[in-house]
Amino acid sequence: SRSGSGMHWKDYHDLDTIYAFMREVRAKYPNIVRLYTIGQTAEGRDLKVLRISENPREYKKVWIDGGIHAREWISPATVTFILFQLMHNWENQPAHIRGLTWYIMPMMNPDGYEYSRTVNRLWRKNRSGPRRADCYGVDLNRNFDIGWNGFGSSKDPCSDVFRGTSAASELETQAVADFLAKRKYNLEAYLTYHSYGQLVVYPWAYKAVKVRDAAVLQRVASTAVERIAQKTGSTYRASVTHEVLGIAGGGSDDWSRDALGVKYVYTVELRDRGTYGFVLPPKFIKDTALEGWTVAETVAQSIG
Ligand code: ING
Ligand code: ZN
Repeated sequence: SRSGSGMHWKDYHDLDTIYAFMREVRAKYPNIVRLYTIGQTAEGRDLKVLRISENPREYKKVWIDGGIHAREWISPATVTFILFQLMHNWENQPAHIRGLTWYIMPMMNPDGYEYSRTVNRLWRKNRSGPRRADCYGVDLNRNFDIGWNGFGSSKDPCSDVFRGTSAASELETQAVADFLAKRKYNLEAYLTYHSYGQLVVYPWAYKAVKVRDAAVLQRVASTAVERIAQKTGSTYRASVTHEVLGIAGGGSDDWSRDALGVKYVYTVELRDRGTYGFVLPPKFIKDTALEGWTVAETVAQSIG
């Protein structure tokens, strides 16, 4: 059944619908939900985060974000679905889910997303600038303050992986980094959703080294991948970021591990494996979102 915001997972939605859905969730559960505006974009759009918690002072924290890259529409669709999965039956959720504080940011790059919806479907970056001539935008997943000037990004403002003029030069990066730095105590997990490739990967991305507790991270990722196969039949792979995606500095996932000391850090590459790529038809949203939810569920269970 459709809600007042018009939210559903049969199609992709514009930013207004996504934000209306977030307000609707808050209105329905005012006692446990808070809605933060953590900053604004270059084009003046709000950056919004929901917190769901029965005990924000005590409970361990999980961060989930989506939409850092404009064209990866399945990412915000999945993160809003995760929000729906959490809330529509909150009272009956198991203790390992109700006993966490969830921070959920479905759209880290609203300017880029709206640009992808209306002008250029395959746009990736945000829309700041122009830094030179007609070249707009910074790759927000190359802009975080970790290995920022290293491999896998470009200093060319026209490049799709332009890292920005300095680490955390972008308003979106600053908003997320400042918000999280204030809440780093007890922050146990950082999940960021991208497409495509069907992967569950963990640090590091900026250097060809495994994190100290790679064995634990690999085990949890493998469990998530097995559950996905059972649920939807899709094949995902669990691995280390630099091994399957190459070395790239400035990623939000590496930053959360390095700057905040988060243990369970995962980048999830959702469907597909290249048939449709970024332009995943709406009929795949439901099952793909379920796969994203399965990763979040598995990580929540592992935190304990
Ligand atoms: N993938 C990620 C990207 O930003 C990644 C992979 C993750 C790179 C973490 C570096 C750090 O390129 C997509 N699909 O964007
Ligand atoms: Zn991406």
